[in-house]
Amino acid sequence: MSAKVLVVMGSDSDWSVMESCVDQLQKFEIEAEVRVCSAHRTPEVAHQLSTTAADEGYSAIIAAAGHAAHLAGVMAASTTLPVIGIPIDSSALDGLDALLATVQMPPGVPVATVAIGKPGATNAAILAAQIIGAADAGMRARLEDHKATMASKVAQKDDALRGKVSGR
Ligand code: RP5
Repeated sequence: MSAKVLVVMGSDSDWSVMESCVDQLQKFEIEAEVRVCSAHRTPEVAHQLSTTAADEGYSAIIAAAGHAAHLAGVMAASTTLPVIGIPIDSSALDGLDALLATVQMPPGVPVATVAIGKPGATNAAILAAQIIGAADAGMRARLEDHKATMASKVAQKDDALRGKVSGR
């Protein structure tokens, strides 16, 4: 059975950022269940999803929200699964408010907070793969491929730029 991750976001308006997270999960062959639920607008749904996630077989929870972003922390309060929080840049403060609300958890309830917006959405998926990969050699192999691909793209860019600069 392939690993699966629960992906929650505070609003469907977060999807334009979160699509890259789900794409990245799929590249690692991780099944993603995607739900809209809000710490403030639908707290009972958030609580129900987090309390049942472990028994449902999820390996991790990814939670994305903007503004006063309490979703990741609320999910972390009611589960022993690792929770990865993505601050969404949907507010007048461009996600700085969401970053602080997500990262500044009190001792005892960690949220692994990634960068604001799309870079964080991609990294949340990679981090979930790395968590799963600790006990899954196939996942580690896919992560090795991912790193090798990144390195080869940088090498190509290095070659191209050096060629351009030396031809000036
Ligand atoms: C947050 O408020 C959501 O995560 C979203 O980033 C933001 C705006 O939500 P909508 O008003 O677009 O539904 O809770």
